[in-house]
Amino acid sequence: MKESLLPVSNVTAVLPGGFLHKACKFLVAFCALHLCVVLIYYLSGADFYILQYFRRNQQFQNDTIINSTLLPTAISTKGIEELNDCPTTSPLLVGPLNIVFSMPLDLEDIRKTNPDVTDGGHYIPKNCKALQKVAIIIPFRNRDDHLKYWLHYMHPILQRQQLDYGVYVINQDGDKTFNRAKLLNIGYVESLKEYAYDCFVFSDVDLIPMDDRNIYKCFKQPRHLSAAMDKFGFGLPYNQYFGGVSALSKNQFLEINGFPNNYWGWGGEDDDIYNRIASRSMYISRPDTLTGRCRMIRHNRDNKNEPNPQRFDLLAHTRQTMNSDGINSLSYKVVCTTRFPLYTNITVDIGLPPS
Ligand code: UDH
Ligand code: NGS
Repeated sequence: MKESLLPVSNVTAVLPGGFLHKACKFLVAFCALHLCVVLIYYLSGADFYILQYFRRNQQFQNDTIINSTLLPTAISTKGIEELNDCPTTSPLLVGPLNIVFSMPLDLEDIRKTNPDVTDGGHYIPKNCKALQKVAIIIPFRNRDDHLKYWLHYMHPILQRQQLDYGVYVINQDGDKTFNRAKLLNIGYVESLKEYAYDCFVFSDVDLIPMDDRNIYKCFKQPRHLSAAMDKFGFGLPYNQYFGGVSALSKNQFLEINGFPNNYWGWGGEDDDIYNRIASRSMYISRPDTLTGRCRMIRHNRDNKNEPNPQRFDLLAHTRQTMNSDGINSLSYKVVCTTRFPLYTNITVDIGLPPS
C-alpha cells in the first residue's frame, strides 16, 4: 500500500507524539501573533496590503469610463445622514465673478482643479448635508467647446453653493432636427434612475452666471435663473421669458406634465413651459437683476435648429395639449451612457418630427 493511501489514524500513528505537540503549539502561537499584528495595524489606522489592493481596484474603476445603457442605481451617500444640514446661505460664496470665454481649456486640468467631483460629475458636500439634491440637465449636440467652459466655471460655483449635484449632458444622436425640450424631459427621467434628485436645473450649455449667489437650486415657485443675460442688456427680452436656465422641483415638474416633446427646431418651447406653469397657477421666481446676471457664449445658429414655423400654432394651444404631451408621452431610446469624470453623457435617439 502506498503511503498516501494510509488512513489518517495510521498517519498519526507513524508520527512521533512530541513532534505533533510542538507543531500544534507553534500553530497556536503563530495565529496569536498574526491576530496581534492585525489588531495593532488596524487600531493605528495603517494600510493593510489587502485594503490597498481593494483601494487600487476602486481607483482603477474610478478612472475607467463605464460605457453602458444602464447607470448604477445609487450614488453612495454613506455617512451623510450623520451630518448637520448645510446653512441656508453657503459661507463659501464669493459674489460677482469675472466670466470670459477667451482662454483655451483642457478637460484634464478642469478635472484636476475639481478633485472632489466624482465619476459622472457628482459632488456631495463633505462637511454638511446639502439642502437639495440637484440634477443639472444640459441639452446638447456638437457644442464641445461650450461644454468645456461650462464645466470649468460651473463645477467650482456649484461646489461653493454646497449642493449635492450631478451633471447630465443629454446628447441628441444623429443630425436631424434638434429638440431642446424633449432632451430636457429625457434628462429628468434618466437622472432619476440614478439618484433620488428632488430638484432639476435645466441649463443651456452656453450660459454661465456672473454671481455665485444665484443659487442653482429649487424654490417654492419655478425659478428662472438666467434672469439678466448679457445679450439682452442684462434684462429680460419680455416678462414671460423662461429660456436659458431654469429650475423646477420634482413636484413642480410633474404638476405641469414636464415639458413639451413636440417643438422641433428653434423657438417657442420655453414659452410653452411658461404657459404650462401659468396654467397651473404657479408663477416665475427670479433672482434680482444684479445677482441674476449671466454671460452667453456668442455663437452662430446650429445646423438643424432653424426657427420652427409651427411654434406659434403650438403655443396657442398649450392648455389643450399639455395634459397629453409631456413626461407622460415621452418616448426615446438611450444609445449610450458614458460616465466621464466631470459629467455623465447620455446619447439618445429621440426620433424625428412628424412629417
Ligand atoms: N443646443 C446644442 N446643439 C445644437 C442646438 C442647441 O447643444 O445644435 C443646445 C445648447 O445647450 C444650447 C441650447 O440647446 O445652449 C439652446 O439652443 P440655442 O443656443 O441655439 O438657442 P439660442 O436661443 O440661440 O441661445 C439661437 C441661435 C441664435 C443665433 C444668433 C446668431 N447671431
Ligand atoms: C422668443 C422665442 C423664445 C426665445 C426668445 C429669445 O421669440 O423661444 O425669443 O430668443 N419664442 C418664440 O419664438 C415663440 S433669443 O433671443 O435667445 O434667440 O427663447
